[in-house]
Amino acid sequence: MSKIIGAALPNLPWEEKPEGYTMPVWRYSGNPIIGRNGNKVSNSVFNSAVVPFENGFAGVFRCDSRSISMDIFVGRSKDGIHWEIEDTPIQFEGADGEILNRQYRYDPRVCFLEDRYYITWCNGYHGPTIGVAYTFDFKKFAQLENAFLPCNRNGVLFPRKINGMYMMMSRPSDNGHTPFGDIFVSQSPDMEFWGKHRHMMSPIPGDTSAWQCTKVGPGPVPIETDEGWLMIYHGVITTCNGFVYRMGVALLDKEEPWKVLYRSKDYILAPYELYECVGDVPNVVFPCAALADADTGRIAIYYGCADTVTGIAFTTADELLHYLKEHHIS
Ligand code: BMA
Repeated sequence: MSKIIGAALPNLPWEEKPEGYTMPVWRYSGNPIIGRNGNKVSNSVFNSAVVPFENGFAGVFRCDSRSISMDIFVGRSKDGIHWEIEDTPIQFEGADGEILNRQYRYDPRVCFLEDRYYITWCNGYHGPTIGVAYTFDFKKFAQLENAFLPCNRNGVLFPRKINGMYMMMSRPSDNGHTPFGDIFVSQSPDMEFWGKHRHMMSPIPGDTSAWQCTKVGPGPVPIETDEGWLMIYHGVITTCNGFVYRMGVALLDKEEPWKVLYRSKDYILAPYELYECVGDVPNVVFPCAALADADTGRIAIYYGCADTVTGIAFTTADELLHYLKEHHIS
């Protein structure tokens, strides 16, 4: 059995795999767990991130308003399934008003690292870039410098320093809906200056693995295992009706995580269910967080469904690694 390296999480939301189910990732039977009206102002709640916190869970949620502006909000939950999301967006504090000035914020990730929770998100600053902040208590949030120049999206931290450096994945983009995109890993000694950019993976052109032929982007904070980092990502194809977003998985080298050991040829989750296929943006499953229990190997993935509501799906480190080794790109 492969081993997750990290903390035990006995209260992780969980359901067993349905009998006869053949895919490595299965949905929570109560999906979606958060509807459009997750707080008083929301048009939609999706692409959001959760972590274990105190005796339960906390998270940062993307709630688009009914004027369709994008911002991020704190949520709290006892069981990881029922969430209370605040009605006013996070107010950041920080040294530089230029950086604090809000244009838009979306697609947050939350990463517990050393002694605090770091938030990264797509932050409008003359185009989308990666905003970075930290909190200890989900009440006060200190915003740091944006990590990169625009245009960039999907900034995802690794949960510990590797070889003495903080590491972050990101996906350079354009100012619009970006019909291209590769994942890179950047390194920082201090969470402010990012460099040593290394290419990790590109879309796969042609017919080999067409669900990921247009662009790819990192999803949840990677999960450390004894075999390497498990990295769940989204892959996109361009169809006659627009983009379709599916989920894939890769195993990354422990010490040089831009080196991909295995990458899924077949997707692990795709929009099949009505709430994933019908909504403000049809045919999107978009993972932004994963809870993992080191004792059992269980994983709960939180994902946005059709840019409208939020769902959970379950898997285990063994399921993902087994599937990867059977269905990888050679
Ligand atoms: C991306 C982002 C995501 C969204 C996805 C599908 O560019 O805007 O937030 O889920 O498109 O619409």
